[in-house]
Amino acid sequence: MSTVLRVALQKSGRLHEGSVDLIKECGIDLNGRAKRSLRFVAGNFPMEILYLRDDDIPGFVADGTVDIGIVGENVLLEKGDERLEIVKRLGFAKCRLSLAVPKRMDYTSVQDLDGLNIATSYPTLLGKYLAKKGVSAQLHELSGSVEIAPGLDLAEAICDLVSTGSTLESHGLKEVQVVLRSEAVLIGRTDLAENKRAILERLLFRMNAVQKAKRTKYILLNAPASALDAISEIMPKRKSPTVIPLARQEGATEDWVAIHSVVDEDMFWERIEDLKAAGAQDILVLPIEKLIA
Ligand code: PRT
Ligand code: ZN
Repeated sequence: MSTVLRVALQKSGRLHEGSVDLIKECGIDLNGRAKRSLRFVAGNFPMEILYLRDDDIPGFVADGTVDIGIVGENVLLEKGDERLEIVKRLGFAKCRLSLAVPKRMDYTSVQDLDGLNIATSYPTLLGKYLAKKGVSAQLHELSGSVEIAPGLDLAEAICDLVSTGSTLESHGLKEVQVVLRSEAVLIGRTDLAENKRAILERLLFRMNAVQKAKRTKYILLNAPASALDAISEIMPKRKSPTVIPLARQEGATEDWVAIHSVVDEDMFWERIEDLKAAGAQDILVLPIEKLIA
């Protein structure tokens, strides 16, 4: 078989969908194999996909069984293997690893945890954090359902992943300290072979185009030609906008133009009122699939 890039994705769970969607958005054909096979080759890109438990992915990348993988940064750092590096931050599956205590407990600082029992699935990350803060606590490692530990008197506090906070809430706990902010990351080995790196570069080029496109929108609007300068000033532009003269309508007293531009979405929402006040009408905001600068 000619060279392929072996990629490990989570088989099922919170990272699966985001990982598979990203690969598909890069135009890579998974042959409709999302989940049905555990190992298969992509249709139109030199890539082999393996579906694994997320906990196994850093080890498989580190020992060279696969070339790259997508995991939560929390898992990468907990495993802490120096042969691994973050190739790209992916911006999905965002969460935080946080300390939480029963709501009734008075908590003012992390020093309040000194001498307590803390249940966690992340003993390495938590141990390092507490050592830095000069706090000594007994860590009890649980591989899941950490939130129930205080209710069973197994621990006085916990350290677990939080996204909305509703799981903590429903167990009578409050989040008191963020230990780590995490998101999905693409990981690889620092010494990836040259021919594999070339494929990885092609993949990263596509991922960057997809990510850039998500942050930008294509805007079309109509305005009187006399308002063009004012609108161009306000428009959060990446480059000069495209201006197209419109056919003059019967009875119209002035010329109109259509203005097209690629803009950062956040800035656009901040400026929409100013655009309207300057004379912009019929504003269309369209998604961009890929953006190659
Ligand atoms: O089967 P496999 O071992 O592959 O999966 P897993 O069960 O170990 O992991 P999974 O799918 O639950 O999570 C994979 C990754 O998603 C994690 O390593 C994080 O990087 C990321 N992630 C993002 C989360 C969450 N958000 C999250 N909320 N992982 C877990 N949770 C759990 C948390 O442990 C707690 O039980 O969700 C609950 C809290 O959620 P909220 O919304 O109530 O705060
Ligand atoms: Zn796991």
